Amino acid sequence: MPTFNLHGAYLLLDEQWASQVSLLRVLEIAAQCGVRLFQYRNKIDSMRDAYQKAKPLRQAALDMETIFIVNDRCDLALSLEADGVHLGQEDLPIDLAREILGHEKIIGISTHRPEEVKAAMAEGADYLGFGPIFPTSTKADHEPVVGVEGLSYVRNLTTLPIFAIGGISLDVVPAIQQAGANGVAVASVVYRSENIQQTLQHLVKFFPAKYS
Ligand code: TZP
Ligand code: MG
Repeated sequence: MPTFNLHGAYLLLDEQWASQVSLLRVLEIAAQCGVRLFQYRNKIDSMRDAYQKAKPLRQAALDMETIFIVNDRCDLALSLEADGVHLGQEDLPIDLAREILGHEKIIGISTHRPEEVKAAMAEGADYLGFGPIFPTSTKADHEPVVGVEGLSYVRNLTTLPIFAIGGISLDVVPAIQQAGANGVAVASVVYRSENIQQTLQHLVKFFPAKYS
């Protein structure tokens, strides 16, 4: 089991969503604001291009002593010497990802229903994404919305860190915390913000010192 502290604001880095600002700049601003977890997501480019694009981001995350996780792909995670991988329900099963990455790397998985949470626990995930909590236009084909009630329900099933995802805005974070989430995984609240720094500062404030 890796010794990482998995909680707080978790920022998804996907070029598709960041039209106004470079991902490198977003990562730097976010890390300065206290974000400690990043996920590189690239569903479009060739593996070679994704590697080239992710490399400086991985280095910046390292320089800023933050955790860098790669979405979907164990091969990309390994080649970048990332801290871990974030799997979807249709990616490699957790046990195979664990064989590939070993026990020192973080393996997270997206879950959308109680059965997936239970399976992820049994298979040895290190953390869960759970959602979508609210509707979101960021992911067109998202699973049915689970609501804060869905989050409360799965909180009672597991002690694994849970990151609530999907439609998270600043005003809902207190309710999400109240429901027992360890953190929030976000995209649009940041990328659509007119003041990214201010938004990130607010987000990080919801997860004060005892969490970092
Ligand atoms: N899965 C469900 S929502 C989402 C993913 C990858 C992206 C983040 O959503 P939002 O609403 O932009 O924070
Ligand atoms: Mg995936």
